[in-house]
Amino acid sequence: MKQKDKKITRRQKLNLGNTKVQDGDFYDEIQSSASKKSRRTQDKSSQSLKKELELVKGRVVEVKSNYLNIVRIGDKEYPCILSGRLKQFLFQTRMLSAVGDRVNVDISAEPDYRIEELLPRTNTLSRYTENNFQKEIIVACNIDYLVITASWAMPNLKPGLIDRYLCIANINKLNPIICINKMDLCQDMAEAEEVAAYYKKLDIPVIFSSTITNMGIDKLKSLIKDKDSVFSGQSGTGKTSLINALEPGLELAVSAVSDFNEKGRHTTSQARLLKWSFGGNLVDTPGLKTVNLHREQKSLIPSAFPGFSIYADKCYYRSCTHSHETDCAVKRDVENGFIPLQRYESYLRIMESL
Ligand SMILES: Nc1nc2c(ncn2[C@@H]2O[C@H](COP(=O)(O)OP(=O)(O)OP(=O)(O)O)[C@@H](O)[C@H]2O)c(=O)[nH]1
Ligand SMILES: [Mg+2]
Ligand SMILES: [Zn+2]
Repeated sequence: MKQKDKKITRRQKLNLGNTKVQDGDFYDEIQSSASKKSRRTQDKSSQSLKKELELVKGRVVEVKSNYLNIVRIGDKEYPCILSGRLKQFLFQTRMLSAVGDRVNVDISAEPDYRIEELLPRTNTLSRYTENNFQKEIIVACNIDYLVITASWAMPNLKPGLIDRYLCIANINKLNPIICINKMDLCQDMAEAEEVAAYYKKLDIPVIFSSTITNMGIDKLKSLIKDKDSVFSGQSGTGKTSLINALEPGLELAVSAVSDFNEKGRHTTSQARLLKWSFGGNLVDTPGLKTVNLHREQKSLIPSAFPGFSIYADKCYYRSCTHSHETDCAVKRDVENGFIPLQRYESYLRIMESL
């Protein structure tokens, strides 16, 4: 490395700030979980622990492979490898790093930065492969908002699909925002308000937007400002258009990744964490339009369906599925008009589909 370059990297290092070295307990934990491993690997891992680590906090912005991640440290992004010791630990728990992970990176051997620790996640957003195995793919983690993007027309609004996304948000512990886009195509605002009423009553934010008239864009921006969001929804509803309306500069980044995909050079759909200039992040998921439910999550739907959590101890049966049971509080509230019939039918459709 040239003298001049060295100086720059040293200065960068100084700028990184919030350096935090783990207390001994963390490493003890890894040591004990490694007890089943061969003597040789144990010796190796304890040797590597003896070295002086210089740990800084970072955030995984892209997972290139199980070994190589791109990590944002301060304002810059660096390729980082996962520490071998950490990898052994992670394979045991079958947990690998994901976009959005908060990590501690050892920068002592620069430029060979190494992820030494993955911090606990507040939530994960997963999708499942469409085949019978329904293998889990973590799209992102530590995300604040799932922006459920629908359109009033072209394609027509499908409240049943919104319900499905709301279940996904509940199960994954993400805050939902419903964005009903293409409102320039809506002739009757009262009709739109009627659809939104059920969700608004549940304190779920509903934003009516148009990327043509700019309706709702500022409101959406103020909600997701300084937070981390994932936009999800049916193809053609205007996710990319909304992202561009929120931040025109981001357009390049989004389309560049998509183009790359279309040429077929990049076969897996790779999520990326992009920074909004107004604060917070966007998880861009090129070629990955939607998240879905897992069959095994069926038992969670009776309480995860929007508005249904309050019925958990109102129904006669503890694990009431609100379908064939006799003494069911949900069915009673459908009958007395407290729950719209359309929402209840939508609930039954989701249950049937799983
Ligand atoms: N009338 C109207 N058209 C819109 C609006 N927003 C987007 N569109 C159009 O809808 C089409 C789809 O928009 P995209 O932003 O590509 O939709 P998307 O959700 O990103 O679609 P996928 O990437 O396929 O998932 C484009 O032709 C947009 O010009 C809107 O507010 N009003
Ligand atoms: Mg798009
Ligand atoms: Zn019930």
